[in-house]
Amino acid sequence: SLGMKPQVVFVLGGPGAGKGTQCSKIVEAYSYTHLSAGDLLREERAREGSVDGQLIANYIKEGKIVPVEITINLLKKAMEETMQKDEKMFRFLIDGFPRNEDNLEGWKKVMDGKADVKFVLFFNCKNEVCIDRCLERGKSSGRTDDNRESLDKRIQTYLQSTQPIIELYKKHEKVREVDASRSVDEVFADVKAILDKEG
Ligand code: UP5
Ligand code: MG
Repeated sequence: SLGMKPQVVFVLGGPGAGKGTQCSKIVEAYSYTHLSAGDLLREERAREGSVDGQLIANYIKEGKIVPVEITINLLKKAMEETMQKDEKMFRFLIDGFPRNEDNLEGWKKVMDGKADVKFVLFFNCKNEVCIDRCLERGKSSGRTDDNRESLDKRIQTYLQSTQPIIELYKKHEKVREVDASRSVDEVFADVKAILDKEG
């Protein structure tokens, strides 16, 4: 069969806003596949024989955004693998991407016409709450960027590079915003309302 064109929801928000947590809950209740760009990059960093491993490690620790050629290849491959396994899995939550102009250009270059971006699910969370959550997680996460120094850089990158992307989608009325400073269940209640409405 021709299969379905991938239907994509971009999931954005600051570091620790709860993107991953909410995506896990969405996957339990709806027919979506969760692809975290950050998780894919961390996997690639750890993969034996990866030529990009060291570069990825440096970028993540510095809270900088990895060149899109690397990220888009990982995302595209993960989407293709998912749809090859089960052609009914054509709905994707792409978590933590696109984070800047370069990401958006790379997406368009590779995916225009190949996937539909339905909307952006935006987890709006105060910076202080984001930082506290990541520092708390840092006690056990083993993530190289869950420390004060990296977090300051991650927040800076978010404000400088990612917020303008969210603003761009807002102009096109493509942003569905949730107040993410509340409890996991309160946030998810709003997420459900959005997804039930969007279909
Ligand atoms: N938590 C979650 N929700 C909560 C709530 N409502 N109340 C209380 N606590 C809550 O949650 C973070 C922590 O908070 C957890 O301990 C959770 O239990 C708790 P999580 O769901 O993990 O939040 P999330 O938004 O996913 O945070 P994450 O740290 O993953 O966000 P980032 O955007 O910073 O990280 P990501 O993995 O996306 O990217 C990491 C790095 O990879 C980037 O800095 C960048 O260097 C690189 N990257 C790229 O270069 N390009 C990309 O496209 C993507 C990443
Ligand atoms: Mg995450």
